Amino acid sequence: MQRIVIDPVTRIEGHLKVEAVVEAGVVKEAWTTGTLFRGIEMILQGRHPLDAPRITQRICGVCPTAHATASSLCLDDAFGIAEDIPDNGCIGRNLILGANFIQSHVLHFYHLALLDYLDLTAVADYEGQDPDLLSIRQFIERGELGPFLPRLEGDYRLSKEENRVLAAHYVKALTIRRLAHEMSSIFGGKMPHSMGIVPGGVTAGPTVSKMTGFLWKLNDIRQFISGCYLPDVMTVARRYGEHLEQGRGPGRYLSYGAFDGASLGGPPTGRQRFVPAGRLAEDGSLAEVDPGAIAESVAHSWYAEGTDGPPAEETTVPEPGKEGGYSWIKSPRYDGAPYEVGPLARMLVAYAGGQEEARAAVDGALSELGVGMDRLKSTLGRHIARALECRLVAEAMAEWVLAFQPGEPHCAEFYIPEEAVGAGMTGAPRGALGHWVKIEGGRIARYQAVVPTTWNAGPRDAADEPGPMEQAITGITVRDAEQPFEVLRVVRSFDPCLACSVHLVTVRGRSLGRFRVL
Ligand code: NFE
Ligand code: MG
Repeated sequence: MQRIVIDPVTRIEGHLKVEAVVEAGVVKEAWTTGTLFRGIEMILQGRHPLDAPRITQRICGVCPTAHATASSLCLDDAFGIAEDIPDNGCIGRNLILGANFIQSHVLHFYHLALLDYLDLTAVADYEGQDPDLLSIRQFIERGELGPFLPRLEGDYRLSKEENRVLAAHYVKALTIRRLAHEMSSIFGGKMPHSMGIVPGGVTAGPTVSKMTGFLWKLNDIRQFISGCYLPDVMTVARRYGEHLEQGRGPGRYLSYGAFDGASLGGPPTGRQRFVPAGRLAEDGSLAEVDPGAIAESVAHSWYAEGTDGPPAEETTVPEPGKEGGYSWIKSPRYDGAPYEVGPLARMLVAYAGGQEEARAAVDGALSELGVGMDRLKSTLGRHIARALECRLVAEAMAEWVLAFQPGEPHCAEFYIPEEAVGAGMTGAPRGALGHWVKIEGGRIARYQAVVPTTWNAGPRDAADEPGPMEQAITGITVRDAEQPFEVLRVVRSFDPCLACSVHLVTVRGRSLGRFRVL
């Protein structure tokens, strides 16, 4: 028996420790630990409700627009204006969030995950004129290997030419991400931490010059997604085929949907979304999502017993060193069961629901690889689903931006109630994101977030059932425990963001102070 401990896992956002017990080359058990306590939302307690979309974005610099979206939907609900958001408001939110989806998905494949598969040493003796490859060669010559090390050794399978093509795209992807950030800032004011998404809609309406500027950048990005991102993912999938066969997880998938319906030509309601909501049970049956079935467990988290429950009711009381605890992440459950969230979950839900674009995209990719649908539920399946979703969203955005109507309203009027509760749910790049608020005396009395990586990387629950990422690691083969490529490939396929997962919301009746808890 060997015990693999990876702490910290690099090339992800935030602080994650992974442990795995390996017997005869197979992982028998795994534990994922969020090692950092943050406490950001404690600041929300007692604050003005309109502070929530601004402060909750500070949970994360990668997916702030998703937090702004969930928070604004949550306040729309609390203010009673969820059905009043003007079309321009929905479209503006969708474009700011969509640009961030693209930025995040490109970031994940090229800059966070690809170096598990790509051998950059293939560029060391490059003698051509491609400026992107020359820039990498110059990094290597200067000995500035910071972005590329540490790395494991012994399982890089791309040909020299493939390595060079993907390495050039690694550099190009930086420009694409900058373009995506610029797109978010056209309608959101700035990035990260947009000012544009607010309760009622967005802060600024469209102009023709903003729309054309947005579309111009989007078209460059669309070319990159179709010409580089998708083919590169397929290259990796062809060379590392066994990762299409393992890393499956709990086999249950949850999507809240994303991108409200105004841009689709329908009424602006959260129930009609471009990316559909739904959940898939283990037997593959598709069902609706009932937010009332969501609850968090703290059985193995460093929070006091009795503080668990549905997000609208639970409390958050840190208890470092609690017996049986091994993570600062809580364990969200749906009807008591762990569910995987993320682009794979969303593509599977859309596919099961018969969405034409999703079916065509998935069928096309799988037939290109010559494999069946079950292979998508795997380590590399997560990458394929993410790339396909990226293309679908980018293509749709080109239509959404043209549906803007300059001069028409972009924000609903509202007043802030003295007493109210609200919930807001959206898809974030990494999966299902929900915010819950309770307002008392016109101020925030309670605020809770249940975040994508909380779903995926949470620890065991009260029934000792492991979380989705723990289940995905369990059962995989590990060729060399000293070079545990396979474990890291599974972990990174979820695109974990630990900064998000341990956001930590307090809902107690008194303030714990801003930075005092530990
Ligand atoms: Ni910090 Fe996030 C996304 C959210 S993941 S990246 O996507 O919400 O937990
Ligand atoms: Mg929470």
